[in-house]
Amino acid sequence: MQPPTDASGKPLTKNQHLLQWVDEMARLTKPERIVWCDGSEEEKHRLTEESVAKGVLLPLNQQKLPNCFLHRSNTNDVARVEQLTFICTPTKDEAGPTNNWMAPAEAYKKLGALFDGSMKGRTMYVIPYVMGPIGSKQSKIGVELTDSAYVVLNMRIMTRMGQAALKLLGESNDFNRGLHSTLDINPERRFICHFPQDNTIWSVGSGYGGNVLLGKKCLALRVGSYLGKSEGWLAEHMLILGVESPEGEMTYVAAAFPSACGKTNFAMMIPPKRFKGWKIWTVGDDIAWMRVGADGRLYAINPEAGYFGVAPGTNATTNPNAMETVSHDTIFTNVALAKDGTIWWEGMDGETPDELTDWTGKPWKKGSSEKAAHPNSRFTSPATNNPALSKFSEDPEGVPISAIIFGGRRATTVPLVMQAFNWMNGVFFGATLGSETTAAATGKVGIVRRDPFAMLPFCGYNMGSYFAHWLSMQARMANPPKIFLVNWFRKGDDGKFLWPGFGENMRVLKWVVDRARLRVGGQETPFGWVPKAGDLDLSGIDIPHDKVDEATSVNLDEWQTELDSIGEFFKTLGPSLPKVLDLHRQVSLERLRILRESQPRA
Ligand code: GTP
Ligand code: SPV
Ligand code: MN
Repeated sequence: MQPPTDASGKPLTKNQHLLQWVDEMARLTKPERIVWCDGSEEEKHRLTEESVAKGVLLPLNQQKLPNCFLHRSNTNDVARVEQLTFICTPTKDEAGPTNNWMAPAEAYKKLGALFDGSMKGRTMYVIPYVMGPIGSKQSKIGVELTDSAYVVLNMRIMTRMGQAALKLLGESNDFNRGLHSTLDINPERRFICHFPQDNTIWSVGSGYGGNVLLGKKCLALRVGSYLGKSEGWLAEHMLILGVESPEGEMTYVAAAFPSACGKTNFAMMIPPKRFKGWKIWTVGDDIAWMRVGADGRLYAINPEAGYFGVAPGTNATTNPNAMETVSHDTIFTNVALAKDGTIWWEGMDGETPDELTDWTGKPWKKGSSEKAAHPNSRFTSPATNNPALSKFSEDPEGVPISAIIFGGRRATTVPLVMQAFNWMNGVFFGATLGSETTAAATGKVGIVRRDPFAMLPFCGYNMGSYFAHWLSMQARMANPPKIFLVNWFRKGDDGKFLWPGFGENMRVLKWVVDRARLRVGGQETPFGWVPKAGDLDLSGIDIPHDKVDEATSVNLDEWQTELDSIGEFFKTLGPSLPKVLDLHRQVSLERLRILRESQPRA
């Protein structure tokens, strides 16, 4: 094909691999025209105007929300669809028991038939993009072909997109090939297929978030985890934050919580008054790529450049930095629209407006049993909007991680915080992570399921081999991070959260940092270290201490049930489960039995 040119007629790229592939995909999808995205401001304005004209974007009140727009997705297309997401490795065993699998030839054929002519009368946008800071050895290049201008505008915020990516790619053939077409947004014709061996992603039939912003879950996690295994690094569903003490000491922490379980909130946290002089800096809110550095420490970069964050529950108390972040240059998806052209969602500050337009575009009245904003409604904002953005967020070397935290939504059993005895025990925490399901994926909400490493929907290969990869990382690190388990979501008999969460999570983070730096006490339980009375700083907290005691307690009956349930989960993983993890479970059970039998009877 003719090399595309910029405004002055200079070729944008002469990369034959890229040109040939775009040509091949265009012959398949048959678009009316092809537009190469350069990432310029002019391009952003043009695409925004076109999207507004087509009703794909609704301009919001430009005085109150400058450069902000609202997008309403199809009501059948509001979240990731795990049952339609496939890992297409040569053998089923490589995808493993936790993934849907399709043979590559079958997937190319099936989706190829759907892509055939799918862009007729439409524009094919070519989006070259970089995941990771430009100039970092850890960064990866992708090119997404899409017929959705909404995808282009989102990718522009979420990645380093356009000419910079083409320049970095040069003549190389080492780039992820992503093909996306919205088709007719029909769940019957919706598939998200990953071909890790081919560094290729094909997505059809959706226009929503993680299904279609191919740099995010598809490349940075599913294909990324596969690359991480073969190249000796980790691609994780983790936020990255820096904790700065009043003395200026900086400690970096990475944390994996399942979808809609608090990563964005934790990464942007503002410490409570008691923690005067402490600061939290955001490096990333969803994805971490981690490699061992020359000094034997684990270094993390955030492959993304923006946030695709959950809107409901975000307000000036829970997450003031997010409210500031979304106040300009933001695309909102599926939130409610207020009379004055501003936005609203459940859990926003102030009085609930009497009347709104709901996320589907219908009139909504206060007191309605329907939600005004979709529970998985989201904002797409550039990271540079975040007042707490770390000045090291673009550091090509990444930041050195001292602690890794795993956490989920658990109404019972899991205490507020617990430290693993060692690396293997930490991998056990990750491997057995449980959480109640949320609106981030379609399906029933609130059911406890195992979501190992918060990667159940995102691991691009066999889960047992992924655990083995995590175990093997220890040998590469002279200075491995300490590993912790947290739970902000434990409930009392009244069904209410025991722990206030959000900014107050700083108290837990402080213990984590001090444990990682070997300077605070703890109490041994059969399952890990927990804070002893007095170890958690509770000064100035406005909830009764007995609630905190309940939140931090380890109940042996609950743990018996937990370890049994973990045993059931391990059975589903089959022979690829590393033996040491089930042995550790058995040791924990045995320690539990000894403790119970030696407890003085009441
Ligand atoms: P993904 O983007 O889906 O990966 O989610 P995430 O892990 O970044 O979740 P996020 O921070 O957006 O939080 C999801 C929901 O959990 C929001 O409605 C928050 O208000 C709520 N939440 C976050 N942190 C806490 C907490 O400490 N306590 C309680 N009770 N709720 C929280
Ligand atoms: C998640 O579901 O974990 C997300 C949102 O971060 S999405 O990009 O839609 O997957
Ligand atoms: Mn996520």
